[in-house]
Amino acid sequence: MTIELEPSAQTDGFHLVVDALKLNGIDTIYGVVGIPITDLARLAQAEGIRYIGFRHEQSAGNAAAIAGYLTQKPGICLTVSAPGFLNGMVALANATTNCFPMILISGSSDRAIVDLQQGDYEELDQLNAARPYAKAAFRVNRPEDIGVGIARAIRAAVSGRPGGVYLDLPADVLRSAIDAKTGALSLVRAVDPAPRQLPSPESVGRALDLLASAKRPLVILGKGAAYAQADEAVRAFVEASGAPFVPMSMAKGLLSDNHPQSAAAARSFVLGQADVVVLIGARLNWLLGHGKAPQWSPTARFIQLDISPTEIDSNRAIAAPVVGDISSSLAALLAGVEHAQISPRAEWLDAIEAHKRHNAERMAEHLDAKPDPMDFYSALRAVRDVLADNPDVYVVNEGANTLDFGRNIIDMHTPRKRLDSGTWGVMGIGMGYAIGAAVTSGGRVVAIEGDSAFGFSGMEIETICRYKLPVVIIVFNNGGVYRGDDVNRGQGTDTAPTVLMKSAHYEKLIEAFGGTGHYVTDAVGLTGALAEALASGKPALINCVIDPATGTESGHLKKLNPQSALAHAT
Ligand code: ADP
Ligand code: TZD
Repeated sequence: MTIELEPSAQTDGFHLVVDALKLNGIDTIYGVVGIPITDLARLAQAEGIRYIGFRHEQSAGNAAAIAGYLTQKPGICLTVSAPGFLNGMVALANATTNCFPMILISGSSDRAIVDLQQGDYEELDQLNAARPYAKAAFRVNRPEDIGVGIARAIRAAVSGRPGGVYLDLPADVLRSAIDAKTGALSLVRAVDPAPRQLPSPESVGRALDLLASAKRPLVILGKGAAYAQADEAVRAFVEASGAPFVPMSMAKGLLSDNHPQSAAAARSFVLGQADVVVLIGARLNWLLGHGKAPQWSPTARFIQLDISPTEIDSNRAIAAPVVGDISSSLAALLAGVEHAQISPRAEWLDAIEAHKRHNAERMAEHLDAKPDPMDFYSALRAVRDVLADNPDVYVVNEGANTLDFGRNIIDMHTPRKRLDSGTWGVMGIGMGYAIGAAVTSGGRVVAIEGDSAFGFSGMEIETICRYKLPVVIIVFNNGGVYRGDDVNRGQGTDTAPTVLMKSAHYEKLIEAFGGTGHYVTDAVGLTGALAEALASGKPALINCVIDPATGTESGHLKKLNPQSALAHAT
């Protein structure tokens, strides 16, 4: 006699991935589908995870990365194998560079064939390709390891210094069936994936002593401070210290740009003169002149608050490192700040005020001019004034001049509202960041884009229209990379390397997808179009015509781009 066993319920890799993501509170996936992950996206959607489908993986990855930055939960980007994976890699590397938590999940081909290089469909050794650009990289080779793989990826993305994590899911693992009970038991919920990291009391005491000795203190706020969501502690510390502060680009708004202690308008002066500098979630990389002369005084002493111990002394000696998460470190400093008797000298504060006044007057002259056609100042002034009435709006910004002038002219008043090219100065984040911000917040976004910058992710306006996102794109159309008036130095009729089409009607692109296009040539037109587009809450694109002759080569990065012999010769 044979005994008929009840067949036990089965699950498979697809279900286990979705179950593991849900168990860990992941509610959104950004991606592009195809073999072997189409059913993963379908199933995720069926199971209540929002799936946002893009036109290119780089934008999906950028959306995931910025979602991670805004929410402290890793943003998930899903791609197919080889080319889809590689398209997502730029975004993963950019996330790692900027310290944003993100997980790139890619399907991959048959290991046996890939490893012998026998030519599988979309064959690539993805795990090894990803490793140098990711904070961590994992492959899951058995369906019962999916739970552990996803938990490890989440923990690696958000703990300590956040970054990009790669998770490789071979097609046969996704397809494999296993016993459902075994599968359920294999899932892992990451408990406290980004634990607090308390600074040592000695480091806090050392920092307070140094700060108390300062005559010309300065606080630099970086996007690590913005990421930490320690907004009240940042305010309390800056105000208790009485020190002037300068925000890095994406830390603008952590304290309002109108805050009386903001020294942004006297940036070069305070960097050069400060004797004690408190870095809060900001690296001494190229954006801060590596902490060296001529931007900084060689005798300045630094206090650095960072979660990553190896960041300390990366560019110059740090007298008082405070290694810990920013919330905990600021709480510890605040507890001692009253007794520390920090008192910036009156002459320091007066000198800063004088520089601010002088620079503000110079800036006002530019902003008040009404050139025809518009230049960057007059166009951005119009944008600034409309945004001042709409402080809830996220500002995405990329380009060279459009970025540099945008950062200086557009004031921010609330934290984590300015999203830009960041640590790499990368082009192509525009539409991805705009979509990620709109999806995670449900709020409105204005993307201020150079015409070259816009081209890197422009096709995602279809995505914006398909999901009916309240995103307004302003293309600063000066007909080129940096500017639009360069000439071919050779014989042919080709345009110069920096030149783009001056007569381009970018606004018609969005009309193809049901969005609203605007074409503006003066500040009044720009003001009206932006106000109308924001009020509508619907996708819109404003083609903003700027004088082709106003941009500067490389924007404000002249030092990194010495003019070539060719340029001097002509
Ligand atoms: P910015 O470009 O604004 O100057 P960076 O990206 O260079 O900022 O620096 C951000 C720093 O913040 C990184 O060194 C990172 O390790 C640190 N960081 C990120 N999150 C935290 C956190 N929660 N607590 C402490 N430091 C953090
Ligand atoms: N490719 C990538 C991925 N990132 C880059 N930063 C560049 C190329 C080089 N680059 C810049 O650094 S800015 C820029 C490029 C191509 C575009 C500048 O032109 P724009 O802005 O039209 O976007 P402005 O306002 O005209 O300067």
